[in-house]
Amino acid sequence: MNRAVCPGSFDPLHNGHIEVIGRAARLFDEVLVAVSTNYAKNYRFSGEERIAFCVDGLAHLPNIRVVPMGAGLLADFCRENGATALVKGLRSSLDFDYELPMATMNRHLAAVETVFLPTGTDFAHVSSTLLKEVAALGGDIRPFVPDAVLRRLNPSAGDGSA
Ligand code: COD
Repeated sequence: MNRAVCPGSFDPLHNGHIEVIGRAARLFDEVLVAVSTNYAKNYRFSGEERIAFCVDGLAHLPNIRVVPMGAGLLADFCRENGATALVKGLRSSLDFDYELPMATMNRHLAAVETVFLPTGTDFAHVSSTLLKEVAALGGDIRPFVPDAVLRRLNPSAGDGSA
């Protein structure tokens, strides 16, 4: 079985994540969506909430498993879970410059390959950080997040009828 890992903070999950994970699910037999629960980081949502967003938002993909990832190395997580590949979405050359050294390091640490998927143009400008800021200032984020996330970031628009 070819098993890949899509790691992330998912703080919160957005449609750019969902699109890339869906494409990974077509390339691999099984995809583990590894939700970082590194408590040293200052997340907006708890690990349980971020996992729940992923379980709910990815329920349409049958070969996906959402799993918590602790504070250790991603390379160790891949080895312990029998995954031979990481899948990352690339929004721009900035993402590439940031990701390339990590890809090389992860190959060194655990012989795990990183597969880069270019982001769909609809989501190239989307990040969890930007969506939290736009929502906090009253902007419309409905095109970019699943309903469960919208209800938490922008409760007044959460019934989908606004
Ligand atoms: N479109 C497509 N894909 C996207 C988009 C978008 N708009 N936004 C994000 N993505 C993809 C990217 O591939 C990204 O990697 C992934 O979704 C998750 O994004 P985030 O922002 O939720 O997650 P990050 O960047 O905070 O996740 C960081 C990791 C958990 C992957 C990282 O901290 C890590 O590897 N931690 C383990 C510690 C470790 O091993 N360190 C040594 C590395 S060599």
